[in-house]
This record gives sequence, C-alpha cells and structure tokens, in this order.
Amino acid sequence: MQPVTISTQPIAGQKPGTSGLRKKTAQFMEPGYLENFVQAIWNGIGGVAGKVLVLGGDGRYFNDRAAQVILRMAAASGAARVITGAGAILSTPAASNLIRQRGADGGIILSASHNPGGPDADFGVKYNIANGGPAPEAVTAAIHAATETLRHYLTLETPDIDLARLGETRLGDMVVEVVDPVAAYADLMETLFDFKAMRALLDSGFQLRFDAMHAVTGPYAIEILERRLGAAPGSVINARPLPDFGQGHPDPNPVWAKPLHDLMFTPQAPDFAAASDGDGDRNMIMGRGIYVTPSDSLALLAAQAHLCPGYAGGLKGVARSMPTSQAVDRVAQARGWAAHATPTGWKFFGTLLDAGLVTLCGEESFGTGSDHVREKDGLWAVLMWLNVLAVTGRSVADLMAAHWAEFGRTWYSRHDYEAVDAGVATALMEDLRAALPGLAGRQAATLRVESAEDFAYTDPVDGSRAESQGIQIRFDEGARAVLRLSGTGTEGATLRVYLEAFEQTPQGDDTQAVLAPVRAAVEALAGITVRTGRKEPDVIT
Ligand code: G16
Repeated sequence: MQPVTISTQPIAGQKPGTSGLRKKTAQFMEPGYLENFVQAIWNGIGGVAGKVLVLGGDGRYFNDRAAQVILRMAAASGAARVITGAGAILSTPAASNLIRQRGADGGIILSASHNPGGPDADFGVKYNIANGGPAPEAVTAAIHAATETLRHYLTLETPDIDLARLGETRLGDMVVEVVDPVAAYADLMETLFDFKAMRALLDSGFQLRFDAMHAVTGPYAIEILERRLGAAPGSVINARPLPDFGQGHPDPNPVWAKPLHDLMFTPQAPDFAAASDGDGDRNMIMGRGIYVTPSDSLALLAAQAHLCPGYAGGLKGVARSMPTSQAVDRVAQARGWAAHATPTGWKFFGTLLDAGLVTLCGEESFGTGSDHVREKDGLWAVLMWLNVLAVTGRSVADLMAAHWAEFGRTWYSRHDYEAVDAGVATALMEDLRAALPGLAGRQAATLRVESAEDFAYTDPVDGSRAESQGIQIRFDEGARAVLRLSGTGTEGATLRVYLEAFEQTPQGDDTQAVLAPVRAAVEALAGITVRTGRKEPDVIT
C-alpha cells in the first residue's frame, strides 16, 4: 500500500512542556494539528522505519480517533509493529512497562494526565524512548525543531481498524498487535509486592477505598485490588473510565478528590484510601484521619521499602524533583544513600534510574515511582503502602507519627495560582530572578534569607544541562520556598509556590499555620498579591 504525502505548514507553539505537548482538545482536533506533531516526532527521532512502537492513552475524548491517525502515520512511515492496549488504552505506567518488556524502540502516550478531558478540555501527546521513560530534553528539542520546518506528512488511506479485538492485524505492511492493557502490568506488580500478606490483611477486615476518578486506572485497580488481592467488591469507586472523566478533574489531591478526602475524617472512614489520576501515574495516599503529602509518602516509602520483596535488598539511592520537600533527603542521610534533586519532570529521573544510581524517586506533584518502569506509577505506590501496612500491622497515622519522630517533620504545602496573565507571571519571575544576587542575608517578613538561586541542573550521567528550573530561596532553620511556572497548563500561566519548614520535634498539626511565616516571606519578596490581584491561591495541596 502506497503512503500518501499531504502538504502542510509548520504550526506555531508545538513545543513539548514538562510532559509532552498538552493543548486544548479542540486545537488537537484541528485539521493537521495532530498529524503535524506526530510527523515531527517521527522526524525528530530519526524516522520509524522498521521500528516497534507502543501506543496507548488514558481513554479521554479523542483518544480513539487520535490512535487511528497515529497508526496510519506509523504504517505510512514504515514502522514494523505497533503494540497497543485494547481500545488504544494503556495507563502511562503500563505503557512504560510494555515498552520495556517488549523491547520496543519507543512509544506514544495520549494523555493530558490530570487535566480534565472532553471536547472543551485538554488533550496531550507524549513520546517515550526505549527505556520506557519520557523523552529527554534533547529529544523533545529535536521534535520541536522538526515542527518548525515541517512541509508534509505521510499517511495511508485506509479505514479505521478494530482495536477492540485482541490479536494481530495488518495495516499496510505494519503489524498492529492489540493486547490486554492490564495483564502484564498486574503481573509485574505481583513480582514486587507481598500479595500473600496483603491478601491476609484484606481478609482480616481491613477496609480500603480506591477512587479511580472515572479515569484509566479503574480496570487496573479492579483486577489488582479486588480480583487478585480480594478487597471487597466496591472498594474501587468511580471505576468506569469515561472520555470526560464524568465531567471531573482527575487529579488525586485534597481539592479534586474532595469526597474521598473528607470521608477519611469521618467515623465511616476506611483504614486506607487512595486515588489516581487521568493516566494512572499519580497517587494520593490517606489513612483514617490523615492525609499524607506526596513528599512525606516518598520519604516513608523509602524508609520502609525493604519490607517489600522487590526492594528487600535495599535502595541504591533516591531522587526527588527540586521543589519536592527534603523529607526523603533526611531518610537518605540517615541510611547512607545518595539523594539527588532534579528539575521538575519525570524525564529527569531516567538517566539516574538507567545508571542504577537510584531505586526510588518522587515528586510533590503526587508522583512516586521506582526502577520497575520509567514513569511514575500511581497503583504501584498504593500497593507499596498496602504492603508496608500489611507487614507492620500499623495504621497510616501510626506509621507517619513514628516516621516524624525518627526523622523530624518536613512541613510542606504547594500553593497554585492558576490562569494568571502570562505577562504578569513572567514579569514576577523575571524580577525575582534579577533580585536574587542581593537576597542572601536580607530579612523577608520574619525570616532571614540564607541563600537564593535560579536552580540549574547538570545530569550526573550524561552531563546535559537544564537552566532556570525554578527559584529556590532558603531561609534560616531549614525553611525554604520555591517559585516556578508550571509547564503543563493550557491556559495562561500557573504560578506554583512551594513552601517548606522543618521541625525536629514536630508541634501541632496545622500545616498552613506552620508555613505562614514562609508564605509571608515569599509575599514580601515576590509581591504575588499586588502583582496578580490574587489574595488566595486557587489550589492548595
Ligand atoms: C507532569 C510531570 C511531572 C511534573 C508535573 C507537574 O506530571 O511528569 O514530573 O511534576 O507534570 O509539572 P508542572 O509543575 O510543570 O505543571 P503529569 O502527571 O502531569 O504527567
């Protein structure tokens, strides 16, 4: 079958952000928009002739049609095989696993993660490399460069193929292999965790609730938590994936998973609750009467990982994104592991994991993961918690109290100011950046600035350099603030302000009260209220 060459023009703004290209769905559906970007991926990675690719998405609106477009374009450019989940659905960690397990050359993930889905919401396309992880900056830069010179794309004129039926079909000379999206991932989890101990815990009356938020993890959670581990039917709620996520915002945090969050502070609370996001790579962890911040969750899991069979040999090291709290560093220091701080974006963990420098890594943005795949992994984190709960027999609240008693408490919160005028947000960051050299030693509200920097990172494995990755201001007594602009939004700018304080002997339980001096110091230095007109953040996590 002959490929068809379609003439096109470069489309401005096709620059991948923190995690692939995320835009309004309507924009992705404009004629040629998706096609241009996909052809630019092929061009940016040196073509797909003879290659094996994985393709899958979180099932959001346009996932099905986009998958058909990409299959035709892969076939037209000579790909040998595309492996996809039934219905072109794969959670992000399952896609990463499939790329690795099948030795594929790379993969395309269709998702805008935790952003809402639907014709008026968001869509995204991300390229992952052969290690299963998001393409590093050099590759995304090459893809972006390719978008700027594109003059044509290749496709086939063929009807849609049936992606509901498992097995192999052909599209031109290319094999399309449709696999069960859940099985291989669920099998991998059984190699990492003590399913027997977790089954015994659930048999003993331990109650859990997992909110799949009408997103991709529903079938994965039903298979693993209810079928393989024996959690009571109905433990997984909002389990049916919907193209618009039931009109919800599939972001597992106290704001967007509020019903679950609030339930955990009532007498009806189960012992353990968790939620995942649109594409299944994020997680929120809660116990009865307690919300565990993602940074604390990472620290706790690092400290207890040896209780899980897959990690019984200990950890090689840990990594966190720079804005993530330093709680995990404190565990690493006590245990003698190396602790790395990378820029925001899971792609920065890839080289460290590949080189065997770290075993566990995580981010404040509800992402935790390990070297089992090259993406963060929501259900994996839930299972690791369950494994630790099963082996220790302790509650979530007990485990955290003991953790803080041993390592001190790193108080932490992120304040998001969403859809801020992009010019205002950029000017705020630029002015603060310009002021950095004079900040050390200066008083800011009640705190004294110890140091201030524009975070830059040199990858210890491949030497690549990433500049201007967020402004980090350290205050006396271990307090810290980070300011940066989100790289995943699709409207205006989102200003993220990350606040942190440390107490060796923690007092009280009001995170925002403990962090109030840090917030006041940021206000004194950056003038967020005056510049944006916002008195309060839109989202606090
Ligand atoms: C992506 C990245 C994460 C990052 C998060 C937030 O997650 O993979 O590494 O922490 O975005 O990024 P930003 O602060 O730039 O908005 P996801 O779950 O959206 O793919």
